[in-house]
Amino acid sequence: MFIISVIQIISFLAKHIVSCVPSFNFKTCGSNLQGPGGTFTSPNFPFQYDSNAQCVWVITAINTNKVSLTLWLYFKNKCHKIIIRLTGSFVPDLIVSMSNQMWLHLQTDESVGSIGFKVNYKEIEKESCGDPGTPLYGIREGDGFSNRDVLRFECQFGFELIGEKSIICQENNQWSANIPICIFPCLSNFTAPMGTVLSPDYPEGYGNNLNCIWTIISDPGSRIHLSFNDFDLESQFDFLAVKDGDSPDSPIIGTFTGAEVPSHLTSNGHILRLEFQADHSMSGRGFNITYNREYICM
Ligand SMILES: [Ca+2]
Repeated sequence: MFIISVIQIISFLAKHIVSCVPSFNFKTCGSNLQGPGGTFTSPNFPFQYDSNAQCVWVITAINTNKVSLTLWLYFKNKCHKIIIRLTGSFVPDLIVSMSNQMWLHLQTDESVGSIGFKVNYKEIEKESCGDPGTPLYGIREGDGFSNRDVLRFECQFGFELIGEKSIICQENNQWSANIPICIFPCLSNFTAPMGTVLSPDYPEGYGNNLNCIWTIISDPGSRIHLSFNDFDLESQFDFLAVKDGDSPDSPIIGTFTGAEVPSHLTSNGHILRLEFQADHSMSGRGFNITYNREYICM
């Protein structure tokens, strides 16, 4: 029997995958699983997985001649001690096997682990790429997931599409690209002599898919002083960049992420540009920044 399997990796997984050099003296774990669907996790999930572990899960479809897997992974360490063998040159939303079996291989090294992953899987139609979902704040046109089917995407009003507007189910049962994301651009100019810049919904958490640009404009001949009263962003994935000028190409004074409150800073010119980007998952409290102008004594 010819059976297809799929792994869906929710999009925030991709950014966390890092391969690390394995070591020896491995413990073994993993199991054999069967369709039509199910769930499994890395050892100890949602707590830290073991160091020096080698796990292999083998999933075999039974009822139909198709299988899909939905994979949810959670990693927070800088180096995740994970090697997952995936087909293709990019980490896709969905992975479809070409046979009735799929293998997942977890290899960890001797250092402290992360919380690991949770996997859902299910059987799907043969010669299908599986349902890749619809972007948050997006609209999908098309509902066929078979070879050569095309899905087209748009974003809801006010949102900006990042990625491919259409994807096709290829002969190898993989979509040609990940689904796009829809981001909400927030833009404003500050011209008052002093004021406060808050991240969206501060301090309740700024949410996902943001690309905010605030420009602070002072009098020519003056400079702008920033004081960070509070700062809490998802480390490494959400950023605030402060630029000395009003253009995207202006020199960067600083780029900030994580929960460490930056020290105060002052522009060289009379315009400051603050660019805030939040990715598609996880949020922090945000930031509270006050600004005022300083006149240069000649
Ligand atoms: Ca985020």
